[in-house]
Amino acid sequence: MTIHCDVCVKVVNIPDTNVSVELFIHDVGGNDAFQEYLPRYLESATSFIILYDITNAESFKSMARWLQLAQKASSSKQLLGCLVASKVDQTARRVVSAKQGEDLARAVGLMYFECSSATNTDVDAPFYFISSAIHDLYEETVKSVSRAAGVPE
Ligand SMILES: Nc1nc2c(ncn2[C@@H]2O[C@H](COP(=O)(O)OP(=O)(O)OP(=O)(O)O)[C@@H](O)[C@H]2O)c(=O)[nH]1
Ligand SMILES: [Mg+2]
Repeated sequence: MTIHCDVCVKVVNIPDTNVSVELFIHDVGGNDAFQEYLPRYLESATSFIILYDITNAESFKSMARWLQLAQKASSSKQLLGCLVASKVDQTARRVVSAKQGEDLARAVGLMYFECSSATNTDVDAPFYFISSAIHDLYEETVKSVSRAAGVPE
């Protein structure tokens, strides 16, 4: 369980490119006891990895509230980030299907990933995805600022 919020820095080398993105990560606890300070942790976020547990229907149900919180904290209408279904190693205990996860992600315009930290399966994919999206956004911003300043391309 995460108490309040863990902060860490992760350098992501995006595969098949020479691009590295340094992520400053706020990993916020999902427990209700730590919700009071959430808006403060989320307000500076540029992108979101929103994760639920496929063996826990309540965890999936709570996605509506987490998506709302992320949307409130986000500076743009379209959330930058992804929805992640965790514990996919627990096939016999699964109560939330891949289709339910994919449908929710599609409805809110997010990418969908599945992973298992127990078996170390696909745990990097969400980080590659958001790092690449952040890098694209950075490049676009640099281009538009350069254009506005009249710098030749
Ligand atoms: N089988 C399995 N267990 C997992 C997996 N990921 C986490 N767990 C277990 O689930 C429990 C909760 O994991 P945490 O990492 O504390 O969960 P969390 O999402 O960070 O929880 P909060 O920070 O409290 O929101 C621990 O006992 C983990 O060992 C997984 O992919 N597979
Ligand atoms: Mg945690």
